[in-house]
Amino acid sequence: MKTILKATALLLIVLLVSSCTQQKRNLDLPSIMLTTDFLIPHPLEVTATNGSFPLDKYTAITTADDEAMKDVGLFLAEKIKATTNLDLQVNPSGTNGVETVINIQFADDFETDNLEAYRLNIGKDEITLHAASAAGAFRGIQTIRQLIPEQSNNDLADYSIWTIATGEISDAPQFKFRSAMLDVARHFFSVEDVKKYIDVLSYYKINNLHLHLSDDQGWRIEIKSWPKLTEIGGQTEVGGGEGGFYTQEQYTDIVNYAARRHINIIPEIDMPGHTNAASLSYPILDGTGKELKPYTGIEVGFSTFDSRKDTVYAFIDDVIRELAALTPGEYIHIGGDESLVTTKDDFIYFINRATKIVEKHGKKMIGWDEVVHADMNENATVQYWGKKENAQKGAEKGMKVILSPATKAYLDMKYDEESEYGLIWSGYIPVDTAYNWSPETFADIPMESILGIEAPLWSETITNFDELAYLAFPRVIGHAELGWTIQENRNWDNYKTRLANQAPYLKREEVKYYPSKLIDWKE
Ligand code: TNX
Repeated sequence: MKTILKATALLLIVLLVSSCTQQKRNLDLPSIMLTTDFLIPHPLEVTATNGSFPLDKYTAITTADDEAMKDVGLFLAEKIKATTNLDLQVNPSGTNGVETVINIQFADDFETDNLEAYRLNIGKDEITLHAASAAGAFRGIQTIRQLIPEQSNNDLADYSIWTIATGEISDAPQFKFRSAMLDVARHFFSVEDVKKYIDVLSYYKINNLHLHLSDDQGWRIEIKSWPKLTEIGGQTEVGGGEGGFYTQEQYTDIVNYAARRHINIIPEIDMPGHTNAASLSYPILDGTGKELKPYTGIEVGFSTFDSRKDTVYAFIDDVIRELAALTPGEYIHIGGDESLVTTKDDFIYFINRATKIVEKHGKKMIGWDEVVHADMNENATVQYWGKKENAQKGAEKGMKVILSPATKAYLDMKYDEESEYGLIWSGYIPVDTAYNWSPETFADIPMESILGIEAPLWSETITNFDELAYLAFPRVIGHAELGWTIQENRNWDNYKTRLANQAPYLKREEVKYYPSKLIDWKE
């Protein structure tokens, strides 16, 4: 089957290219050097051949005959349209007027089973993108987008040409899990805000977004079998604002939007602590015995479910069943952090039962690092945020580890004394500190145990997209590189220049990043 696809694709290219030769334009293209100056994450291997490919109104996009690949082609065309106003045809039926092509195809000759691997061959009249999967092709088109210059050259012809340097880029991620987390519980963020975040994350090859959907201050996802969760628990947030929640339809809209960008959504219901909003909605769940009140402050650690009550597990079973049905991805996060008023025995008992419920609904459990004290095995993943010993203990139990050390990866920490938003409990995290660490060695655990890295953005101090952008950008861009790029290709001085060059893109996307003075931002 693949051979037939390949043969058809090849025929199409031959037709396209031969039509080029018939009516070849006499373009005198400059020779330009392929560099990584605009690329984040830094790719694995780059070879320059010092020519140029003209992207202009005579360029078309062709793809393998496969729905997901066609959609990658359409996505690229949409993004090129948005920045250059060019209307590139995707898989045109005729070859009329086509002189150069961006051709997106499968290849099975990649050395590893790394599905996000891709290879770009940029020639003078064809850019070929070979990928191990549609996800790999999607990562590859981000590289193409980053290679398109901001300015067109208008002196080469009587129309605009964006010249792309020729050469080859071979690329694949170091970690298969590269994630960001958004806390929509402390302050609620609209579907539009989440989509905008997803869009920019996908430009930097992030492949997971973890949504922290419940906490003491609010419950943010409609659960049809327990409607008061959103009727009562969804109506509050930090500071006394009106809160909000996603209907299941809206949540699915987010999941699908992310899926088109090859980003998986990981839902988190934080338990047994961080559950004031749930217990306020259904007091039978409460294990504190104290009077339940809406909570709009930012303290942690005062709430807990009653871990010895069967109703609590019937509730969790319903919640996880509904959530699993909305979740195409393999993971569900059950929290487990800072359950300071749950006894150790109760905590272990609770995590064991909640983990089994996640597995019963066909998903894999992720928990914050405290969960390693329960009966964990290789099916479960620990997210290291506070205690290195917990990450190590998890790895010893065969768990996979996600690295989110609060001193490096937390996007909600202030950059410096001047920062308008953010907390400082784990210290200031300027842009260089956020970048200058090695996920490979940070927790002293074997590389085989590391699933990848995640940058969490807790929302106690932020209420809208601009404030989110202030804390997340530019630091999350560095985390995207830490997840993708091997250590020998990472270097702060070199990264600093590449980051400075992101300014026009971020401006175009209306991302009001923190203009750190450590970076010589490009105008
Ligand atoms: C710790 S990190 C928390 C969150 C807070 C965050 C603020 C973790 C698993 N728990 O509840 O929002 O600090 O930085």
